[in-house]
Amino acid sequence: MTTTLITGGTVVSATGRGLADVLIDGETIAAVLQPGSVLLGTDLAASVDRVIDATGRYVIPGGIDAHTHFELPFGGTEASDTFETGTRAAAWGGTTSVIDFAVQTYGTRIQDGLAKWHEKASGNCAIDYGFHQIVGDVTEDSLAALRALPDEGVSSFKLFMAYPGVFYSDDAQILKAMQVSRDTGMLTMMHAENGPAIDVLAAQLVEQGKTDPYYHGIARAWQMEEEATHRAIMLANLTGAPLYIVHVSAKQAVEQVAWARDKGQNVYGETCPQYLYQSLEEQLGASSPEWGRFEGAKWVCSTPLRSRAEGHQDSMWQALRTNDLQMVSTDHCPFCMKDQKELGIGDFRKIPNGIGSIEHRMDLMYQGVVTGELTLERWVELTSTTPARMFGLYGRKGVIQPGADADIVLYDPNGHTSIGLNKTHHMNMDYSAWEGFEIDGHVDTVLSRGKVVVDDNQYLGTKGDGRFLKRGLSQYLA
Ligand code: DUC
Ligand code: ZN
Ligand code: ZN
Repeated sequence: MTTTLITGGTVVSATGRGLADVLIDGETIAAVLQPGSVLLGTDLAASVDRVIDATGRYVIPGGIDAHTHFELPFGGTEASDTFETGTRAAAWGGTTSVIDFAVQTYGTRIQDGLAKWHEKASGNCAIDYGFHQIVGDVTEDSLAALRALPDEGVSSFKLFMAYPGVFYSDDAQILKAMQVSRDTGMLTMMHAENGPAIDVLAAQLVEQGKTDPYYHGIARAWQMEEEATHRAIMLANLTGAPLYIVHVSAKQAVEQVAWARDKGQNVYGETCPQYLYQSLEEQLGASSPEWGRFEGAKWVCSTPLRSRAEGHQDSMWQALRTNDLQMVSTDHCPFCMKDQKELGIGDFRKIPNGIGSIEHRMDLMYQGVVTGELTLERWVELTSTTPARMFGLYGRKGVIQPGADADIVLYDPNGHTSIGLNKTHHMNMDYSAWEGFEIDGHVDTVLSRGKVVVDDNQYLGTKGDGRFLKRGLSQYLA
């Protein structure tokens, strides 16, 4: 087995930072040592197979993106990243584990949905991967199937209060699924938007001729997110289910999560880079000769971008600092403009919802360190350590300590990353929602279970190296 010493870098954890060397034996971390350690009278650097010089760089646990949708069937098409292209792009950006959503659609069985996701992923991933389960049809059969999932390493499931006729669950169905969550300890993940009311508003806008992408955000008003978040919290309170709100974008929804947490309820939430950096106003302004007023389709996602004038973005950054929100995931759900987003020309309701960001999450959140929104430690906590704890991977992932998988990123604070320029990203998309973003840092080297998969702007990974992660129950619950 190859032994590796990462030497001279500043190891950053969720709780501190310091100069240290990291010894890797094969796929796992063997020791975290004082710099220049001597072992049995021998200079350690001279006795290992490989030395990686990390001088001047941060040595952090690999990123964990706990919310991705590779190959998701949606809006009459399919998310454009496969497990192969999506995990490769993740590695490029310093993410070494993903948790994707296996899908049960209406009228199908959970077991079949999960088996299909194993088939899609197996042998195709560059980095390790796990699954949550989308429950798109809450029936007695699917509830029974849900109870068996923790034994298969799937310890969380997602329900939708949005998308009537597609993934939507009504309150009775949510209540029943939450009872399973309470009984098994599985985490209920909630897409909290009032779908039936949104659909009425959207239809009224289209009838008035308001069909541009911008109106997607008008139809999906913040009141619909606040209301659904509150309803989910109360149903969780009633049943005793642990609850995790996905893709929080409205400041009023954050207030709901904070309110529940202050009362001691097991309620958590994530936001995504698009809700920190992008806004409804910018979506309105988006236009180009090439796409005309349809340019804004690039940023059609749900929950939607929110108004900067209303202060939602500032509120998200603050919530990340105060731990009112615990994590940043991407909700990576990419669609190309050509033949995909274009389906919604003339009717924003037909634009497939989603933004691709998996490659940029670590960089975009690091920029929050540069601008003073976050500390270095909080950056690591939000992007790696808490995702590991929240979703039952901690110890193995999310931390640099003996026994953990050697998923490690060397991040250069003196480097620079220009995002999306000339379509240089590795996601399978014909545009970037992040074009023009400049990052004062750079992902230099990425190790996935001890193997260098990215180094010096070169990809060295292999499809099929990623293994399925059997997850335990959440390690974050109060
Ligand atoms: N939101 C998106 O933007 N895309 C897919 C599903 C979702 O909830
Ligand atoms: Zn969602
Ligand atoms: Zn999602």
